[in-house]
Amino acid sequence: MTRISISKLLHKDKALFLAYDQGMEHGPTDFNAKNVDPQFIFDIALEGGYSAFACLPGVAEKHYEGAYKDVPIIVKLNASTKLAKINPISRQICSVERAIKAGASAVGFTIYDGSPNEPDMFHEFGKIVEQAHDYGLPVVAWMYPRGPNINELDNNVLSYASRIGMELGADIIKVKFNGDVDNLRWMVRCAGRTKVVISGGDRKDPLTFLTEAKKVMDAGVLGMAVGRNVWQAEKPYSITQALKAVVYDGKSSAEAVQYLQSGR
Ligand code: FBP
Repeated sequence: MTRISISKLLHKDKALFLAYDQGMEHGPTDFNAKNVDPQFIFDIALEGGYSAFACLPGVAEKHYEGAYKDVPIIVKLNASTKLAKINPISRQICSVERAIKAGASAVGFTIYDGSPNEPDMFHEFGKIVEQAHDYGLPVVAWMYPRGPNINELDNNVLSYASRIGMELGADIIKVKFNGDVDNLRWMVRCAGRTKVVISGGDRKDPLTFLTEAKKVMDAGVLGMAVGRNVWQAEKPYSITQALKAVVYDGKSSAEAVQYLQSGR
């Protein structure tokens, strides 16, 4: 069996994904007058030099055109909102074929490991991996433990999620970092040949964010998949330059902060 290549999603063999699915996952409370516009974010992805852009099919179908096509997109195939007060579940809302028509270079899928609805998500994900791989597309899994009895940031829960992603056949897993670098190294081991990227989380002050980025890169992850810390920032292009220095070039956070002094 041919191995699925993820090289199209990388730059300098590292991943720096710009995530823009929060409008669905969190709602427009994450947005302001600028970043509510998908084109503002696509401009950051393109000019900033992100290695890929993650979004839902609606954004891809309406905005992925022209020069933006230079940035590969990961189209998410499932979705959930904060409105439904139910046990965590994210159901498929888009087919692999529709994602391909929208220009996808990869597909994405969120799994809430540990939820009472986990079996449904595993079932859909299995089919998606099969279909996407038949088309040669890599699959990125957001592995987010969640549910009434789940401690989302517990070391064992996080490493279990990492392993589940690998066992289910994801090519890249996106996980949260709880601050424990040794556990992150273990999560990378648990993922085997499946690559690990770290999500950004709530907006933090830029130095804290860059310091965390350096820590996770040094723990052996493939890269980062970030959203709010970039497009909610006062200077999204400057924080992007700083982040690229850390992720692509291995610079320290102290070296990278210089990019925050100027720019936009
Ligand atoms: P951020 O960098 O803005 O945290 O984005 C990462 C991400 O995984 C998004 O892709 C997703 O919408 C969001 O976080 C989900 O966050 P949660 O479900 O934990 O609120």
